[in-house]
Amino acid sequence: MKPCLLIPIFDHGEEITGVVESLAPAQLPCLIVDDGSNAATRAVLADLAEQKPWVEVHRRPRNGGRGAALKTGYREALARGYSHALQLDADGQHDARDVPAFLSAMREAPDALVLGAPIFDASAPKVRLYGRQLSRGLVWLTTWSFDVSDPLCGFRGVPLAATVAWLDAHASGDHMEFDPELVIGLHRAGVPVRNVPTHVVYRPGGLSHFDALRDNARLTAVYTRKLAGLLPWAFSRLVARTGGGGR
Ligand SMILES: Nc1nc2c(ncn2[C@@H]2O[C@H](COP(=O)(O)OP(=O)(O)OP(=O)(O)O)[C@@H](O)[C@H]2O)c(=O)[nH]1
Ligand SMILES: [Mg+2]
Repeated sequence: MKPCLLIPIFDHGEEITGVVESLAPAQLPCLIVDDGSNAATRAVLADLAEQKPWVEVHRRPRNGGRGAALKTGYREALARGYSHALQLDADGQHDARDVPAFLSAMREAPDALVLGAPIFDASAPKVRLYGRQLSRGLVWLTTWSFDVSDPLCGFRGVPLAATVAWLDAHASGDHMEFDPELVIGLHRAGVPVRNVPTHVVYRPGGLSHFDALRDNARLTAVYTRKLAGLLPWAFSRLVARTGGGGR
């Protein structure tokens, strides 16, 4: 396994330095995908890349959305020869002390998608927790399993070859809906899933790009599409399991 760290960022210039510094003990190269951030964030990123030889910033000229940035990141990481991306958010919500736990899960199951199973404290807004619970239930339904503990957590270990192969073969969303879409897609493609418990915090005054209206609508559209596709998928699995009548 040859992993790198991957951070998609949009305008989280105030938080990113702390996040990058907390990752130093991992001693891994870190690819940051700047998705058309503002000038202040760009300046912080330029400083980081200059001061830390293990940090590289890949800039997208215009903001394309979290999913678009992650897709760029997976392709860029694979092109640089990495086998896995250990991705986390730029806003300081994820706990870098759990990096070793993710890496050991990734090493134990190099084929697997390793998902953060978030443990929230009192800082988490109730409305986000309810939305999350709904997402979990819908993903259990669409994958017809309890394999996925949480489809939305941005702290995850991604097997790059399988992921880029899936991206090449399937259309997917460019915004927040991409995270569960990839999870469902890889699960259906037979990629095993592992879940690693990790503490996630909501910092007071933290900047969130989650747009309750637009992102929830996009998530609903993904789940509706995937649920509609469940029957043919379940049928094809059944046929595959029973040998499909072929020789
Ligand atoms: N590249 C890119 N990254 C984004 C975009 N929107 C959000 N991000 C990044 O994705 C991560 C999560 O974004 P947040 O805005 O915190 O969204 P969230 O974590 O789903 O929402 P909260 O639960 O409210 O924090 C951060 O690293 C952001 O910088 C975007 O349009 N482009
Ligand atoms: Mg966040």
